[in-house]
Amino acid sequence: MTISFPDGFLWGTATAAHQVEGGNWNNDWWLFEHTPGSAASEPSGDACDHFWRYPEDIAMLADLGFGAYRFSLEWSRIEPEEGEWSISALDHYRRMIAACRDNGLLPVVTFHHFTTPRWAAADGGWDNPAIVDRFGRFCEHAATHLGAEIGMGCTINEPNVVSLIGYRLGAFPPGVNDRAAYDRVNDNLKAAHRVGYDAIKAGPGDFPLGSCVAMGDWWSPEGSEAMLADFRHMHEGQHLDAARGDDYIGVQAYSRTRLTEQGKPLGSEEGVETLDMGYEYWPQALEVSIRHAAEVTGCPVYVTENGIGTTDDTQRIRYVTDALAGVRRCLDDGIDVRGYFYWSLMDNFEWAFGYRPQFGLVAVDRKTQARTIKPSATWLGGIARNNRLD
Ligand code: GCO
Repeated sequence: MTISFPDGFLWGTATAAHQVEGGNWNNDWWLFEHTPGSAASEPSGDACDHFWRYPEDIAMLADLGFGAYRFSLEWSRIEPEEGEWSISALDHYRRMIAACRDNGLLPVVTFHHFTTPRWAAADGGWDNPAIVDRFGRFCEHAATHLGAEIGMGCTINEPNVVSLIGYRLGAFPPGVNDRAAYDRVNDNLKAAHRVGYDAIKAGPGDFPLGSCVAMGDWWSPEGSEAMLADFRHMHEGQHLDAARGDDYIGVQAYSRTRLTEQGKPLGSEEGVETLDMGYEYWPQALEVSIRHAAEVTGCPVYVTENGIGTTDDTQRIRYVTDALAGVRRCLDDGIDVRGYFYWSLMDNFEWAFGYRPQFGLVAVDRKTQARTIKPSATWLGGIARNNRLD
């Protein structure tokens, strides 16, 4: 089976500051990790020491054959207290962007990837409407300092996960389970995306900008289609609607959500493998998500995250092969898919799951921080280099 991709198709991998940098003690996640009884299974600690090791990591990514690197800014480093700006932190991210450019990689910068500074979290976090202007001001400062060299931007990573897991399931900060708060937080996140989008667009540089929405496949028993559509709109659709008119929509898909007729979560289908993350092995999720995102938003699509947490690297290759076949089917139907970012460059801190799930193309020794390139990294890097899957 040979699958070719359009000229200029962007191939990259993704990380997030808190999951790889290390030492991000001034944000809500570090506090959550050290709060007795929280859902966090272990502290992030030094993570992958990427704050210091990014030059070698970025060079390694380029050597593998990729053309882009998606990483995030840590807001709590840049604005450690409200209204106090760290030029040193902004210059660190400017050096990361330069390292991408020096290695022939497009720097793809996410402005918010799940973590929020402690000072903002302590003042209502995403459930205080003041967060909208706080985030807009942060975007303005960061874009002013970095925008000229950014290759592509994402305002907020998975706003629907920030709201769902943080304010409905209670497994992310602030560990709340309150439907009214969940709805308010979604409204604040949608407003923040708009304000952040405009602030970044007003700054230097001219690069594609969008938001990256967590999506997937959905299933519920025959006859409950209306309930399922409501759920899908609440989780995905409202944020896709908020992205209409953006330069692109970032699709992030991993698996499937199964619900009972009453909308209660169902486990894996009989005979479908359950992964370390507790969800199904379901590579079909990507094609379903691309089609839905393109239909709802009308925007060009980048797959800004797709991957699998597994210790079986051959399973990783199978999963990505099947996911990319779905991307090809979308392209064959005329859907404007412009790139694919594998999550993640390296095994890292998987939020409440800690370091157990291994999403990386590159392994990281938790004691020595030594990087070990997995066969899947060489395989996917070859696809990136050739723009073709043989
Ligand atoms: C997300 C986040 C990533 C996760 C990845 C694997 O999509 O939840 O962007 O930080 O690590 O998705 O779960």
